Formats: sequence, structure tokens, C-alpha cells
Amino acid sequence: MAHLLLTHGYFMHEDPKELQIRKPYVPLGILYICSHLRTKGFDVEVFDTTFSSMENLSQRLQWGVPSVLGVYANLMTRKKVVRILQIAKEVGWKTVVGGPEPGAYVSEYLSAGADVVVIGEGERTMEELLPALQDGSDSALLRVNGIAFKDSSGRVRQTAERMQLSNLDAQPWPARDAVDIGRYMRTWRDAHGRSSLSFITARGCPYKCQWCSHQVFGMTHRRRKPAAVVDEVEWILAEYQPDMMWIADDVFTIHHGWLRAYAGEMRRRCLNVPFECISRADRLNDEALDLLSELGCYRLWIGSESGSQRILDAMQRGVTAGQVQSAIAKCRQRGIQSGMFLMWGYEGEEIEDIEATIEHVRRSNPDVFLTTVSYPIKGTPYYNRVSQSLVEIRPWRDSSDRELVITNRRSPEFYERADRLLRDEVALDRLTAEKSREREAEELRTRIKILRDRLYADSHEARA
Ligand code: B12
Repeated sequence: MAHLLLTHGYFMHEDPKELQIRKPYVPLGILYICSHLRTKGFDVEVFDTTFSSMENLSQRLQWGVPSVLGVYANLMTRKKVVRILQIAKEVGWKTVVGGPEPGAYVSEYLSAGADVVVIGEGERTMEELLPALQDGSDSALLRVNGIAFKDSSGRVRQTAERMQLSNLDAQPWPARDAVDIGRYMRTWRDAHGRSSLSFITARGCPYKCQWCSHQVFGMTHRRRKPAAVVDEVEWILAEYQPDMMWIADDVFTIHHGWLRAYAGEMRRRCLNVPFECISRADRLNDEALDLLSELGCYRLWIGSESGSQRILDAMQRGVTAGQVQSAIAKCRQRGIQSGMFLMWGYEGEEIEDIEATIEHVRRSNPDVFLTTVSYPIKGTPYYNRVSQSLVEIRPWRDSSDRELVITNRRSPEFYERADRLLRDEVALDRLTAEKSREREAEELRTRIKILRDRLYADSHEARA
């Protein structure tokens, strides 16, 4: 059976921003594919790019007999993945790409050097695809669901949709032994004093937030059994002894009955480990927050996006700003740190919506908040809505969806200013709480006034 080499395009050392953050997590997607294929008898190797370089990967690809290379791609890694595909093709590899981005850009990836694009979950598709690639005929490939490829006449063919795995508990755990977990943990410890490892308890998210990509798991939500997840957690703790964990689910607290059972099983086995996860304000009641606190949740990320209900509704976010504020207050009562994700520049956002977001963050007063200027991910309803106004400033291969310019939106400088205003307003609230820092507060008030005047003046100017 052909040898499969799996890789991704995330090179921490080639990205100054990631090098500064230094919070790497193992690439769970390819590790799930690896363990699945190994149990089916395939010969699978993982080249983990996280601590490596393009040069080392290139050397690996040039060494030995080329076979099949499988690459994970998301919107941030596109440029690197395209380069990897080019190198691999030059030295004779068959190339397959999968992950959240390629299904939305089938013809682009096929033109960039992928022989096959895998759409959706990769485990079963790869199991069938590897023998089909060895066969090499169009008819063999056409029998594999969930792929796209160029047939021998050069026409792009897409096969029927791949059914999703119905029983996640029947799947082996991700092949963590295929990467250097010690290096991940050391990187965390050296930079942050504590190490962290990730796992998932479910796949897919049923909510309809218009900007979010459902490319891989569709609108399904499939959960593993609580005891099966606890088995994995118990094993990770015994095997690697991480100081904390990251539950990499889209929304960890969707199902309160599940959470109750999971907490019960963790309690029964006397397991407790600090962790962080993501949730939604409407899935956080007192009981869920008590359970999170008991389980060791030290930081809860809450998707918030905007403080303007009009914008939240336009996003079909399904939460109110009030729910977010109340969830954050409840976290504080329980000693759980809160993190907020916010987005500037969503369609229809006006200066009063920006003010509402600033007011919202001030009222919520989270421990951390992260902001981005909204960007349309291909395949999402948001992308479709703004597609007529999109301008690619660089060729697809050298760019990402984050770099798409939406005409009739305000300039990047405008959003930078809005962001600074938000941060200054929050900083001012914190300064005014300390009486001795009145002079600094006064200076900040002056800066805020200048910033706000400038923002209002800019908001009346013509858009990009
Ligand atoms: C955890 C997470 C993170 C974490 C950590 C990432 C990590 N290394 O674990 C953090 C917080 C750092 C993060 C950051 C970002 N993330 Co993120 N993240 C996720 C999340 C929630 C889980 C990832 C995961 O472990 N999934 C579980 C595995 C099993 O799924 P999978 O990776 O998709 O793999 C399956 C298939 O894709 C396929 N497959 C995967 N690889 C391959 C390879 C081959 C060859 C084949 C055939 C198949 C295949 O088979 C796998 C098994 O079925 C996903 C959403 C999600 N639920 O997947 C978003 C997601 C991947 N992130 C996303 C985004 C946008 C980002 C950011 C850009 C956000 C931002 N504004 O900063 C950054 C980019 C960071 C970077 N430099 O790459 C998007 C990507 C969209 C896209 N089209 O690319 C997603 C899909 C969220 C969404 N729904 O919009 N993220």
C-alpha cells in the first residue's frame, strides 16, 4: 500500500506574529486522519511543520521515493500550502489537500498543484482515496465520495457528498505520538510558564452566524459520549501531564445534559485540570457556569462580535448584547476569566454601532478582548452577500480571504482608530477606578476626545 505523508502549512518560526504569541497546538485534523488510516493498515507519516521550516519540508519531499502527500489548508496557511504543493509536484508526489479552505476553492487548489481536493471529513475519504490513487484511473477516483479532481481530459469533476462519520466514539483518538508533543509543551512552558494540550468533544456547530465557515462539518453537531471523552482526557493527563488544556470545540457548552454527565464522570474519576474553551452567551446559564467552574475552566471565550443588536441580528448571531454582558458578569462571580471576540466593519455598521460596541465592552469589562476587522470567508453567507463588492488586491496564491478588500467599506485606518478608541475607553475606566492616577486619566480623556472627533469626521467621508 502506498505510503502517505501528511503535513500542514503552519510554520510557527516563519511567522513573526505567531512567534510572539507562542501558543502552538497540534494539528488535530491530520492526526485524526493518521490514526484512522493506521488502524486500517496504511503506512502513514506526519511531517509536523509547526517547529520546522519550508526548507526542511522541501528536503523531506526530495528524499526517498515520492508517494502521496496530504496537506491540511486553512485560510491563513494558503500561501505556504500552495508552495508545498509546487515543491511536491516538482519531485513527483501525488498531492491531496483537505481542511476548511480547499472545498471552497476547488479549481484554485487544483490549478495550484493539488491532484485531489478532499471536501469534508477526511478519514473515510482518504481510506478510499489512497487505493484509488494507486489505481490511477478516472473511474476509480469517481467512485470515491467527497473529492474533486481534474480527469484525464482536464475537466474538473466533483463526486457525491461524503457522509459524515455517524459515531465519533468508534474513531481512534488523534495520533499524538506522530508529533513531538514534548516540544509543544516546552514552547508553552518557556513562554507562558504552563503547558497546554488540546482535544475535542464534538464536531460541527448548528448555529447560523453568517460569517462562520461550515465547510467541513456542515450544520451538524455530533458529540462524543462523555465517558469516552473522559477516557481520552485521563489518558492525556497520565501520558503527558500538561498543566492545562484547550477544548477546541466550536461551542463547548451547547448541550447542558452532556456537560452535566461529563462533569459527573470527571468527578467520579477525581479528574480536574484547568482549561479554556469557547462558548455562546445563550448556552451559559448558572448551572453550566457552575459546572465549568467545578471542572477547572479558568478562561471562557465568548463570541460577542458587536454591541449593536442591529448588527448582531444581521449576523444571525442568535444572542443579545445583554446576554453577553450577563454571562461575563457571571463568569466574574465564579472567578472564571472571560475573553471576548469582537468584529469591526460588518455590513451595515455605522458610527452608532461602533459606539454601541465600545459601550458594550465597557459594561462587560472582560479580562481579555480580541478584535478583528470582519472578513468574508469563501463559502459563508456573508461572503455571498458581499461578493459583488470584493476586490482581490493580490493574486489568490499570494493572498488570503482576510486580505480581500470590500469596497464601500471604511478604510483600515478608520477601523484602527475605532479599535484604539475602544481600548482607550476601557483603559480609562480602569484608570478612573484608581484615584491616584487622575493625571494619566485626564491625558487619556484628551486623547479619547481627539480620537472620537476624528472618527466622526472620517465616518462622513466617502468610503473605499
Ligand atoms: C481550535 C481552532 C483554532 C485554534 C487553534 C488551532 C489549532 N492548531 O488547533 C486557534 C485559536 C489558534 C485558531 C486560530 C485561528 N482560526 Co481557527 N479554528 C479552530 C477550530 C475551532 C477547531 C480546529 C480543530 O481542531 N478541528 C477538529 C478537526 C478534527 O477538524 P479539521 O481540522 O477540520 O480536520 C478535518 C477535515 O478538515 C479534514 N482534513 C483536515 N486536514 C486534512 C488534510 C487532508 C490531506 C485531508 C484529505 C483532509 C483533511 O479531515 C479532518 C478530520 O475529519 C476550527 C473550527 C473547527 N471546528 O474545526 C477553527 C477554524 C479552523 N479556524 C478558523 C479561523 C478563521 C482561524 C483564524 C484565522 C481566526 C483569526 N481571525 O485569527 C486563526 C488562524 C490561526 C492560524 N495562524 O492558522 C476557521 C478557518 C476557515 C477557513 N476557511 O480556513 C475555522 C474553520 C473556524 C470557522 N468555522 O470559521 N483556531
